Amino acid sequence: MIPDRLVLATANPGKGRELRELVAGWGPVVVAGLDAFAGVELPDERGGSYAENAVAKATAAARATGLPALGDDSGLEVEALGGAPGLRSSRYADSDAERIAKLLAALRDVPEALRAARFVCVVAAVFPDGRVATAEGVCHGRIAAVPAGRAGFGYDPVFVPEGFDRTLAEVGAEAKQRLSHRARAVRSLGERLQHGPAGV
Ligand code: ITT
Repeated sequence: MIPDRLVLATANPGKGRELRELVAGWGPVVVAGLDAFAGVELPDERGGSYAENAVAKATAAARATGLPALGDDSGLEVEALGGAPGLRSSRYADSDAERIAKLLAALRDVPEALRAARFVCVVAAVFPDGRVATAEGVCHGRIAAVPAGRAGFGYDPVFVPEGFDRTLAEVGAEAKQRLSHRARAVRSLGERLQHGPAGV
């Protein structure tokens, strides 16, 4: 069942914007941000998987607000770095600019053909009565040599999606909302909620 109201369990404004638009693809859902509620704390402690983290964020928001909540945990996995920064993508450095600089420095001597990477996103819908549904989306691509573009957020200026020769920050919001890891995860969760087993 698609809920008619939903709170987004994220403190990341870039994610929040994207999730809000993507959830609109489910139909007429009234979407609130965490800022509409006083004192909701997302869990600081991090679990061992994207799914665990997404469920923990959504559970905290659902408990605090009494509304169904949508959590998102995502990360960038770079093949040449053995999958790093992965689950630690937001803690890799202190700001988007520093995270990008650190990533490019780590890949300084890695040629284009070996710069494969993927974005992974798990979204979790948690209902106040405890029901949980999750879905994952992946976006394959590679890490650019230098940052380019101003759209999006996070690592978008250095991520070139497969089939493109420009970064996610250059292709712009409309294209990103068609092909991103988050778009795939939210579409899949929508289908799961709509057609899933009775109760979800
Ligand atoms: P919340 O926990 O409040 O949702 P967060 O930014 O801490 O926000 P994560 O722990 O899921 O979220 O960290 C994911 C990081 O991965 C995020 O901070 C970005 O740096 C990066 N990331 C995820 N999705 C991205 C995208 O679509 N474009 C660029 N970078 C992305």
